[in-house]
Amino acid sequence: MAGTVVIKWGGGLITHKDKLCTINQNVIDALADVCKNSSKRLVIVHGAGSFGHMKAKEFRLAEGRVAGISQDEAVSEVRNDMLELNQKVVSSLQSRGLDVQSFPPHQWAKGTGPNFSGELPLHEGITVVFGDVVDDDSNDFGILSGDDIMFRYATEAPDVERAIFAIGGVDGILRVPPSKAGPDDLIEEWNPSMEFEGEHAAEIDVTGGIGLKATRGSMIASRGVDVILVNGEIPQRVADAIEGLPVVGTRIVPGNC
Ligand code: IP8
Repeated sequence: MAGTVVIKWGGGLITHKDKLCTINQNVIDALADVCKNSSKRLVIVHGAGSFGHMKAKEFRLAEGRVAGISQDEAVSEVRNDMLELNQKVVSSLQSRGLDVQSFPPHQWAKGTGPNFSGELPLHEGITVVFGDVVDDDSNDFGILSGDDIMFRYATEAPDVERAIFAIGGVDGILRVPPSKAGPDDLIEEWNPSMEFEGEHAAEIDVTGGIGLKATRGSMIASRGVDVILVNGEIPQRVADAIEGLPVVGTRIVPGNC
């Protein structure tokens, strides 16, 4: 049986991040084509982009229950928005004849961060999960990032060959913010002792942006799984990364400690 590849479709890649609940259908369809042509067993973890972060930010959902703010409606709205985005992802894969099953995390995961609890669901065909608003024992609810879910699948699913973070707008981790970067600023191999100045849209994002991907990526690498971050807008790079071929991007390696 083919090995497993765990891949994140970044929220900023599959949605237009600055306009509430707008999808980037072309990118989703191109990524679905890549999956169709792959020989691997795939676990897809998708991010939230404009279907999650904006409303979660407005209602401070990442902080859990905050006294004086009525958040319950926002919790169910963001869950529903994420289901809507997930449906677009699943439909695009299914319309290519792929056997897909999606498992919304708020139905099986509890708690936030890499040590969230809940048994990781797996489907024989393509498994799809995503960043979500989940229940939390101490804070009532919280935001579970797809990057934390990546860490768990990449280190706990059987026969994982590699983990891939496909992101929007950049070729990998850059030495300087993307707006100032030239072709030489791509970091081809990154470890946690290296600094970089990623642009983190903290005013939009409720999770950790590229910094969280880099940190979780290096935690995955320290368990012996290859990790690469690639530009998801270039489908051939994603396809090559899945197959383990050399590709433009940033290989993430463990730190020294
Ligand atoms: O985009 C965030 O998931 P991420 C989930 O994978 C929500 O960090 C609902 C904002």
